[in-house]
This record gives sequence, structure tokens and C-alpha cells, in this order.
Amino acid sequence: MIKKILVANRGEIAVRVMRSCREMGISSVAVFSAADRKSMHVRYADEAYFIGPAPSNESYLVIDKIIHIAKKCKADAIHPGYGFLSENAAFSERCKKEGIIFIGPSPYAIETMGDKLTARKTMTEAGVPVVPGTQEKISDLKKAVEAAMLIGLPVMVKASAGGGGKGMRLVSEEDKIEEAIRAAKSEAMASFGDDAVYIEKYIESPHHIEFQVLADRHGNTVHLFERECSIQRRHQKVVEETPSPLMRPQVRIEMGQAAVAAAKAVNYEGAGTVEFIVDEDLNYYFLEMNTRLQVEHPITERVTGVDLVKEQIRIANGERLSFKQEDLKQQGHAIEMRIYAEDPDKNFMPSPGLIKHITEPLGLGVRHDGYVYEGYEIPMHYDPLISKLIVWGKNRQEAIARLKRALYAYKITGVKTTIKFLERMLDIPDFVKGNYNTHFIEKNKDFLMSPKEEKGEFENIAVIAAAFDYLNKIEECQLGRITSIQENNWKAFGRKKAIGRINK
Ligand code: MV4
Repeated sequence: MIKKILVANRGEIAVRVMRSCREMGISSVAVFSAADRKSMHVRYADEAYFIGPAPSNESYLVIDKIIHIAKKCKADAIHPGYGFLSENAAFSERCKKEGIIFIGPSPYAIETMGDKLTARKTMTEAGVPVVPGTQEKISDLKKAVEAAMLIGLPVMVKASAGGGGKGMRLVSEEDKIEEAIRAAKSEAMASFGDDAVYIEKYIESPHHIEFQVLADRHGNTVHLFERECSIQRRHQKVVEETPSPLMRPQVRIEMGQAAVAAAKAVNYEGAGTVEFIVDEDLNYYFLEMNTRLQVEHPITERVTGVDLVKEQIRIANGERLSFKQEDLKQQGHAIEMRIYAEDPDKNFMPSPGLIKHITEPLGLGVRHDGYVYEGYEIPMHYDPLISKLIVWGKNRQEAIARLKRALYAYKITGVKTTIKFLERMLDIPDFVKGNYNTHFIEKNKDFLMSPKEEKGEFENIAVIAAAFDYLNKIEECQLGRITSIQENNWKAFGRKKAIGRINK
């Protein structure tokens, strides 16, 4: 029985995992780096242990340190969250060897899915559609050019050890194939220490649609429907929603079955995500499988009513899934937006620093998964994610209205955030219609980046200054120092409105 879990992570996801632990009566253990002494996960946990300097390769990524603390505090299990050690097969293996339960899949499943060529081969054998392309790694440039021409241009050269867009090259002309392969190989070697690359047909204007799966160790595997994740910037997801506006019931059933087959093919255990690339005609192809809990998991929780972290823990405990595929339904619509401490006006440069003020959005249909508080300083050493705003509505239209309302109420000062950028997205008719693909941000960047809002901010400052002047003059009048208040142009704005802006 799992009674104590060490959470080998930080930030919002560490807090998220510990919340489920608390509900289950399981005690939680935090580990923290020098930059995280005052972090929320340390405060939330029942125990907390220091694991080293701020850089993650000296703290959160050091297997020996995590294992040492887990043994010292007698944790039964380790939850890796996302990122850091979550998809590290050696860590999953080490936990097993040390007699600590790794809350996640086997080293075999992590390894198989981590290598894209092995994953493609395994999926093909399991009958899961993969993007047309080469079966083996490229070893001969001449043969590779022939293969690419047979697949048909444009093609993508991808690193087998890659994922998330690293080591990827788009090629549209025959005489550029060789150079793209050379470049992809050297980038792959530098990034992953493995220069294996392969070629895939390029899918134009695709959607990124992923399926959540859960599998217990008794052979029960279910899917919890899809998440539409096409709105990305530099391979970083920005908005996720479920159901996907693109999906049709029959395709959903087929893709769900393919996702379950993908998980079964690697004897998957725990929570995982099968990513598909989907074209405009709803042809779908396996892209990769993420063998961890994902950032965007809450939207699935919201429409299915399943606590994915609880299920992960139950599965790791050897329990059976408490529901069958037929028991699962998608109810209503959920959307998540990721709030980053980044400056949209400076090419989304990270904006770490002190949170001077935060007003979190609340109310019906709103979930806010964060970890920062007033007086907290966001460290520069990690991902600058502040929080995730998740809204639910009985339909997509209501969810969008709630999201607008929640973003309106969300105030953070001290650091630059992406809140305004996200608010603008909700004013784009194609978003409102659900008519978008992976090119959405690029296509709308002029509108999304317009300095319109900044002008609004200057106007606010001007009105506030004018209103203070007005209030001062009233006082001067009452004190008899002056006898009248001069009419000026800001007064046209109205006293109430001006004071409203001060309060805002
Ligand atoms: C593709 C593709 C088009 N055709 N593969 C980007 C991240 C990595 N997981 C795979 N990616 C892509 N692979 C083929 N054969 C287009 C992308 C892609 C993309 C995919 C999902 C979400 C956003 C994207 C943005 C640019 C490119």
C-alpha cells in the first residue's frame, strides 16, 4: 500500500500531485533546490528536503539525490510529474531496483516510445496508422533521396531521438534533401547524442490531437477521449481544448481504439498520451506517445470527471481501473490556457521576478492550477509557467465566455505575463468558430502582437493621473484654496469612469 509519495518535481504540477495525495490520505514529500526554498510545493507538502543548487541538472535531474531522499524518508513511491525525470527510463529502472514504486510506465515502455523509429515500427505492427515514411534510419544519402521522392515532396526529416520539434527539417526541393539530412543529423547528435534520422511525408496544415489513456497492470486499458492542442508557439502548447472542434464521433471512436492499441503494444501501465497528427480530411497518424502525465491533463479531468493523478496512484498500487470504456463520457467543453511569466513584446522572453500582486480568477466553471503567491519570486532557472487557467462550459460557446470573464479578472503585477496575448486570441473569429490548425498563431501574429493593448494601458495611466488631479482639486476647493475646477478634456471621460479605472 502506498502511504507516502515523494514528488520529484516543483511548481504547479508538484502542488497538483500533492492535492490528490492529500485527498487520498497519502502523505507527500517535497524535494527542493536552492531556488525553491520558498516555493509553494515545499509549503504544501508534509515533509520537504533540500536537494542541491538551483540548476536542475544539479537538483531535480539527479537520480541519486532523489533516490537518497526517498529512502531516507521511507517513501513508498515517487511521482515524477512532467518534465525532469518523468520520461527517463533509467530512473524508472532505478526505482524498481531500489524497491520504490515509480508512478509511471515501465522502462521498456518509456524506451520504446522515446525512440521514434522504434515507436513507429511498434505502432505499425500494432495496426496503428503512422505517417508514411522510411522504416529504418537513414544510412545512405542517395537511397534517402530516392525514398523521399517516392514518398513525395514536401517531406520532413526527423531525429529518431527527438520529439517536440527538435532536430526537424522541412524539405520541399529535391536538391535540398541531402543538406537537410546532414543538418538534422548533426543537430540530433548535438542535442541527443544520437544521429539517427528518418523521413516522413509532410502533412500540410495539420492538427495536433492527442488521446489520454489509462492502463492498469491487469490488462485493462481505456482512453479518455481527445485534447485538441494545435495552438502552439515554437512547439510550446498555448491553448488546449476538449472536445476538439474538428472531431467527428466515428473518427473519435477509431482514434480512441488506435490509442488503446498503441498503449497495449508496449504493455503500458499508468496514464499516457498518444499524439496524432491529423489532416484537414481527418486522416490521422501516430506521431509519438508521451509516457507521463501532461500539462494539459485538467481539461480531460473536467469533461470526464476522472482525477487522473488519483488513477495513476491507484494503478501504481496494483489496483484495477474502477471504470470501463463504456462508463466514460465527455460532458460539456473544457479549455485550458497556459499563463507564462514571459514578455510577448520581447519575443516571449522569460520574465522571472517578484510577484507584487496576484488576483486569481474564481467562480463557476473555473479551475486555476498555479503555485505563485504575493511576495513569491519566480526563479529564472526553470520553465516560466505561472499557472493554468481551465474553464468548463456546457458547450464551447459558454466555455469561451467564461474564459474571457476569467482572463478579465486575472491580475498579476511584478512580472510580465501572457494574459493580454491570450485575451486577444479570444477576439479572433477563427478561434471563436473553432476554425484553426497548427498555423494559427503564425497566421494571426500581427493581431496577437498588436500594440493596441499597450495604448490602452497608456490611456489608463493618463486617465488615472487626471482623476487624481481632479480629486486633489476637489480637496483644494473644499479647503478654499481655489474656487473652481477647470474644465479639461479628460473630464469628458466622466468622474465615475475615471475612479473605476483607479479601482481596476
Ligand atoms: C510533422 C508535421 C507535418 N508533417 N510531421 C512538430 C512537433 C513534433 N511533435 C512533430 N511536429 C510536426 N510534425 C509531419 N510528417 C508538422 C509538425 C508541426 C506541428 C505539429 C503539432 C503541433 C504543432 C506543430 C507546429 C509545427 C510543425
